[in-house]
Amino acid sequence: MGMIDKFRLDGKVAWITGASYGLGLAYAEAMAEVGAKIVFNDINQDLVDRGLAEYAKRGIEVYGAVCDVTNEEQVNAFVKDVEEKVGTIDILVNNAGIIKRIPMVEMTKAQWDMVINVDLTGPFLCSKAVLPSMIAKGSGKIINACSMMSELGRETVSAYAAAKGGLKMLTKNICSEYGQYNIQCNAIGPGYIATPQTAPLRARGEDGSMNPFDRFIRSKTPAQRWGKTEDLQGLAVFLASPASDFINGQVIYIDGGILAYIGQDPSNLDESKFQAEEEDDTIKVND
Ligand code: NAP
Ligand code: GCO
Repeated sequence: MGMIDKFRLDGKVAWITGASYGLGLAYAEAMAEVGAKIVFNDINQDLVDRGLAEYAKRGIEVYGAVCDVTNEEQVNAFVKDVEEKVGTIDILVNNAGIIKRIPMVEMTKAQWDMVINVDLTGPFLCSKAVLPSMIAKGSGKIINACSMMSELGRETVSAYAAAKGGLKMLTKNICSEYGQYNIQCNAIGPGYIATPQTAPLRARGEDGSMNPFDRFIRSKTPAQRWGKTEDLQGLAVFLASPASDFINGQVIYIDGGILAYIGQDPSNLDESKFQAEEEDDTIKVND
């Protein structure tokens, strides 16, 4: 196989969860460009319809349907449908995720459970549903959506950090248990990426002033900018492709250097350098 061919996904079926917009859509777009057949789900019909329209606009053929990743029956039914209508799943990206930014002492158990269910139990259920056919086939790729919060804590994100830390270990465990079947399970650990999920952290004040968290993140990031969805596409393709067949159980961080850097005094940043970044914040955010 030629070097470029090792990065191609021709004929592979890639299921990206929660991929109507945001990072999931970017992963799907990149994988489609190198030949994968894309399958996605989302939590409700409105989002699925929005996703179908986005893919159609980009000329990408997809299968999309409603499926709640926390509901085992729905997950199994979705996988069965995909197997009948598209084919067995070769690549799973556990992308669907939510965050609740609430101080831990104020967080209800229901809010905690919701985050753990979507961000940790969801990847368990979806992986469990696709692993039997991957084992039978003797190959498969699972890519989990980890986070800076797989390594670091921060005020208000206790459930999210617990879930993303747990997902790092689920990644290593799937690798440990199923690597013998030529199945690779790795994770992408994005830094702070401009998507609707992080929109509240970047929103300017009514007087147009920079959000203090935006200033903080830029001062912690050697690149001094938020990531863009396209910054993550190359790694997603790599981890889904034969080029990464001997990489297993790793979390690879794409963070503009955050985890390598102690950061600088935010007041030293030259704000005039930063232009308002255009992004699609029209979809509701998880707050
Ligand atoms: P996003 O914009 O919120 O998209 C996630 C998608 O998952 C949304 O369509 C969401 O629907 C859907 N979803 C929520 N609960 C679901 C469920 N139970 N079943 C199926 N789908 C469900 O998130 P993103 O910013 O693109 O991030 C994607 C993933 O990367 C997440 O796991 C996130 O934690 C992780 N991540 C993001 C960043 C970042 O900076 N953006 C950084 C590190 C890691 P709703 O819109 O209804 O919630
Ligand atoms: C937050 C952010 C983060 C990011 C991301 C970082 O409130 O600190 O939302 O959790 O979304 O996961 O990698």
